Amino acid sequence: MSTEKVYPVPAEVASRALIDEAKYKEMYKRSIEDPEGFWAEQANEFMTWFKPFGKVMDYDLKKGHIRFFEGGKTNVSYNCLDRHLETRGDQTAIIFEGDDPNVDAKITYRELHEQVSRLGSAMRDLGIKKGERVCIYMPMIPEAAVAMLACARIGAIHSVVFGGFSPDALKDRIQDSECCAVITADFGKRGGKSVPLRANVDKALASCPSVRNVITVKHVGEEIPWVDGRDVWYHEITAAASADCPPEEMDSEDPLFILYTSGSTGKPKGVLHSTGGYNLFTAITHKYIFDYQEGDVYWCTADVGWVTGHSYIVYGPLTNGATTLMFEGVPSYPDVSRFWQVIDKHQVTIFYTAPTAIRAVMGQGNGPVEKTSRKSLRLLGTVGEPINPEAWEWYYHIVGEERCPIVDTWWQTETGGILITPLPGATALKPGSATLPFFGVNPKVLDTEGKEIDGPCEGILAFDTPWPSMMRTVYGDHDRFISTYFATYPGYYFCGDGCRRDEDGYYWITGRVDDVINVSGHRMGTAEVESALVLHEAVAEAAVVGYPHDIKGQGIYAYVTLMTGVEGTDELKKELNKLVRSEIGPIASLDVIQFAPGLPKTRSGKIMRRILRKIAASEVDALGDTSTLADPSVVSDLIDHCPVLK
Ligand code: 6R9
Repeated sequence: MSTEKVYPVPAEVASRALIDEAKYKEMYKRSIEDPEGFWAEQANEFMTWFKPFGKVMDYDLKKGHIRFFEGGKTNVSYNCLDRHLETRGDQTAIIFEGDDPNVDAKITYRELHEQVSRLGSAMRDLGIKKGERVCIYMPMIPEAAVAMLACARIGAIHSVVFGGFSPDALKDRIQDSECCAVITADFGKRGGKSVPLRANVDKALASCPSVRNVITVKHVGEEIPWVDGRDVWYHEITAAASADCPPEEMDSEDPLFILYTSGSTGKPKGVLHSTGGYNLFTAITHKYIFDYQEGDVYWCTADVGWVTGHSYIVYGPLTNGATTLMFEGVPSYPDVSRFWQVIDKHQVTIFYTAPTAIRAVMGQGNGPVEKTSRKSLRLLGTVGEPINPEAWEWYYHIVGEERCPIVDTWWQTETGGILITPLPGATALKPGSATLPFFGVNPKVLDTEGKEIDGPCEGILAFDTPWPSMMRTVYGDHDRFISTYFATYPGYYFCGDGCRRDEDGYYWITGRVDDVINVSGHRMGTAEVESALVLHEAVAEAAVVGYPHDIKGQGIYAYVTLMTGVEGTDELKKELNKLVRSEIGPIASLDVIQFAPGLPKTRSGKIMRRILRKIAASEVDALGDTSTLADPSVVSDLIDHCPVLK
């Protein structure tokens, strides 16, 4: 993975960037030595407070207790909208680029403020109160951002569920946080195909008694069924509601949103983020990491259903008064030049995407890129999974024409914002390394016993101090928050990733050390996929692992033991795949299914996933110690029948 290649900061980039190397070092030192002073200053620079905060930070990681800016009153939607009206009311806030290349729109800060206020008023008219939960299940259209901001405005806690999730997955999430309303659209559009969002909502709501109202955006315009008393049209209620919607005064620690994410065990966790710290950290990271300056056109290709969409399409950019682009489509529609065509069309200067998208378009050769100009670009970014140096180099040389630094940003749903990353004007780049910590972030590397290791080393990435946008709890289950993140290495936040620190102090993320797999940048617990598989009556047992996949980063490999007497046919494979897709969603499509008469187990009955991972990765010469296996012959049978073994 590693390469010793170093790309120094070009002099012209350093001179025009907001932060150069000397400034990074000075600010970083201050942020670690005097975090309270540092964060207090930044909180007053980046946000408007209705009432000043008292204590800057207060924490006890062993108890999962994290507080920033307590007593301070603010409102995230006010920071994203109202305070910009005087200076940039007519500036474009959101550029919308539709799935259909002929559809686009520009929304100014004044228009966005009005739309958010109208929806906020309409939600108040429906009786939605501060602290209630509202589920947002939307395509990538501006109304998704409007819905998030309207919730923030009235103090309702939003829970955005990715539009690619199935009705079942949606139901689980609505039930877990007892949402009182759902905001959705009739249909979404992706790659020319319609996605039946509203029909999915109707299926989910068959068992969600907490939901009083469904607000539907008419996006595609085809017929949908109607439930009287429950359903309202977005365009009707916003037209009827007041454009004056005073923002709720929120305490810094009042919750802003819940976002579900997969862990290594059990059902997805509702990661809870609060107001002040999250707002500050997304704004400061957006500004300095993407070197955002007046006139920039910024495009993050994530979906608002993921944390990247929350922090770096909506909250960070809008707090900074930026112009942020929302793209409804996919990189391959109508053809594989789409990303670069959109960049030329809207003169995008900063482009932030995922390694999986880079690898997919890279696989089509240089032609589709080179036929576009991309002259407007000055900075590139990546997120979601480790980027292999080959894809990094292609992104740098072909897409960015060696002119644009790449920020490889490491972070998680739980961290709320970027923690390890280069700053374009300050950090020499090494392809494949997320490089150095952001201000106020102090990474530690632990050995398996939990002891800190100094200097160049490899181990587990952990943190013993909080940053403002750290998650505050698992919604409704604080014990799970502690047991998942703080019990493994007491006193540390355990993020689940391994890393290497090199002689320059650069961090290289080596991937998950738990049973979480990362498919095209989407996190999935192997346990979730296994639970879906065993729902099938023909399945006795299933074990799921990730394996290296050229485009997705990791693919899903399922070992399935069938009930006695059942035959493993291709038909059954199709059924199993369909089942998993309907339980979780199309992102959980199985790449390989191997029917296995037995799984490798220890004498105490634990499945040895290490061995399954090695077989799936075609590393059968490196199985390691198999002496604890109850029945070693199982392994040779698996190897003999492995469909992908090279
Ligand atoms: C923002 C986001 C988090 C997991 C994380 C890690 C992987 C994200 C990465 C990266 C290497 C990067 N990850 N960015 N690995 N280099 N630049 O993706 O959040 O969906 O919660 O995933 O993704 O394994 O632990 P989330």
